[in-house]
Amino acid sequence: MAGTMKEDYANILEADYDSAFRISPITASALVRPMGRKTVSLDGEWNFAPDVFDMCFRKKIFQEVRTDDHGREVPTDYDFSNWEKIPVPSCWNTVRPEYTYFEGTGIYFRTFDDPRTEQNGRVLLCFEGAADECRLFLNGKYIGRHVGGFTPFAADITDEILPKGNRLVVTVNNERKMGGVPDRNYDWWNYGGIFRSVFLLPLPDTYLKTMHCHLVPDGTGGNIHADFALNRPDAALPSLHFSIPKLSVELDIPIGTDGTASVDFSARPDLWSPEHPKCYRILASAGKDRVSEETGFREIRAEGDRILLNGKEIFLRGVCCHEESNLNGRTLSPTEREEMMRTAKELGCNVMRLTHYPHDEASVRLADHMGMLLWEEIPVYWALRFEQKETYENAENQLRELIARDYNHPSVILWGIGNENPDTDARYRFMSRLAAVCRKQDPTRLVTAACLVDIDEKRVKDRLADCIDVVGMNEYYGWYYRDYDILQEILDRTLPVLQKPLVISETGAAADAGDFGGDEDLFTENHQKKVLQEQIRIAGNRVNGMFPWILFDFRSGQRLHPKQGGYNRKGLVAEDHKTRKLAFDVVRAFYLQRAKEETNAALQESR
Ligand code: GCB
Repeated sequence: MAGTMKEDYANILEADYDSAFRISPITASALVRPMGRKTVSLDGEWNFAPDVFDMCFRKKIFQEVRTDDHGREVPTDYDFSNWEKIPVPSCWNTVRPEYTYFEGTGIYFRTFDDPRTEQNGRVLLCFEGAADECRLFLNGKYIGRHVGGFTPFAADITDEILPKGNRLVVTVNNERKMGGVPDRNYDWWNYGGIFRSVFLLPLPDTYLKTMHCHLVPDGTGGNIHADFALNRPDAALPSLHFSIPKLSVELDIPIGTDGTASVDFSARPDLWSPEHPKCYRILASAGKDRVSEETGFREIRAEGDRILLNGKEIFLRGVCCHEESNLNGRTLSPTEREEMMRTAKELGCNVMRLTHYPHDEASVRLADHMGMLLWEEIPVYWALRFEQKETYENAENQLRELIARDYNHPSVILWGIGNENPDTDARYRFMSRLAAVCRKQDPTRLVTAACLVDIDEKRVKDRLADCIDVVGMNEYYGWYYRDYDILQEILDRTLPVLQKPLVISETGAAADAGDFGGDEDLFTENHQKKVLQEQIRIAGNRVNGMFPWILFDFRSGQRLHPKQGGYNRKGLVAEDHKTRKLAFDVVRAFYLQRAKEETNAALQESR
């Protein structure tokens, strides 16, 4: 029993106090998405306390032992239901000024009832995102641990749930760790906590674990593939029903003895594109389970040095964007999310690079409907412990969770597996395995990464370029290197040998909004404008796309210059998400011109 002398000494002397809570990993293999089923939201006010000494693990306070062996009340150092309340979802950094810089463990607590009306079936406890390392405890028992701050996870709690008054304790830790993904060093704010939604998902005993549907990338635009997996083989379920009402598709598909099913059929969907973001509802039912999702049908392909969308060459008119608002940190409100995408549209973009970690699925849904292509990525950023097994497993798991979440979203065309990582042997092995995972999990999209430029040889020199479909190049000529001409040389030396699409995955310069001066005065809007003008002049018509860094100014603990004031100021728009800098119009004019050229070319072709 906790509370005895023996336990108290153990908690003081125990150096390895958390090893019992490193087991039972919650990974992509357990992930189940709601897919239109009824869920019970656990969003709202939760009790919260920072736990800088990890008392939850050291003293096992999740057990809530309040009496000794004789039934007498013992003192405790906590009282969950009387702790302060904070909103879930939210980043704790934005809840109170004292938590702005908090990096450590926070304990969350709430109660809930079993959502099932009949006492059979299963219940999953689902998180859309908790940064970074999360442990779940239900009714005094440890359930499991999830690592990775930006992807969804689900724990089957059927065996622990009580009909009423379940006591849920969740610890979330956002310390920057050596060996983590990302590691300790990165240029964005370390928001922590349960910053995306939490819900319960009641399911029948046999349910559809996955449903994938996509256009077969064979250039015809007329063949569709769908596949499904049950959570377990079930002889009582010989088939499932699948439909796409708007295409008049109704199919009974046999389920194999291993619980999987697949089908290929012909259909003529209107193809999805940024100009024509047509979505279709797909539905499936198997026994008592019914699911539905929205998808769209489009083909993305790299052929030689070109990127083809639905068979036509496309220039990626992009922009990078972090998921952040001044008010809400990473927990954007629906209005802020829409504003982000609308601003990118107004910039003339047809694609966004959602850096440097998976953003909320709500952004992906918006992109599907607003017609915005997406590059999504995992935080394999700068130097990781590429040689460590645990680091690799963490990265691969984040990738699998992201692909599982977004498989049916037509807007996503690129999986980004890394950003500016040093070209070592360990990193090459690590990243080529990730590329292979992408291809195996999802043969319908392209793999990319922001690669390295060799500044001495003046070319993109990165072995990773061999294993990806679209090569990204982050370069800051005009800013970190003041000389623009190097960019010209890099392109001259890279393009003839690469034989693959090359995009500028980042470029830009910092400007303090409202600060004006000469073209060469650092931190002025005029200098930023000049840098982007030069980038467009030199590279605009030689590469397959550009992703200026970045749409909005964003918070970063690395930016200590008074002009920065804790913000990376390379935004084309200030951190209020409203004030546009001079460079915004430069990029906009270029993108509108490119778009016009593409429309004219398409018109000519159709004549
Ligand atoms: C980069 C990084 C990005 C930084 C940016 C900068 O290359 O990929 O995360 O924020 O440069 O502003 O220096």
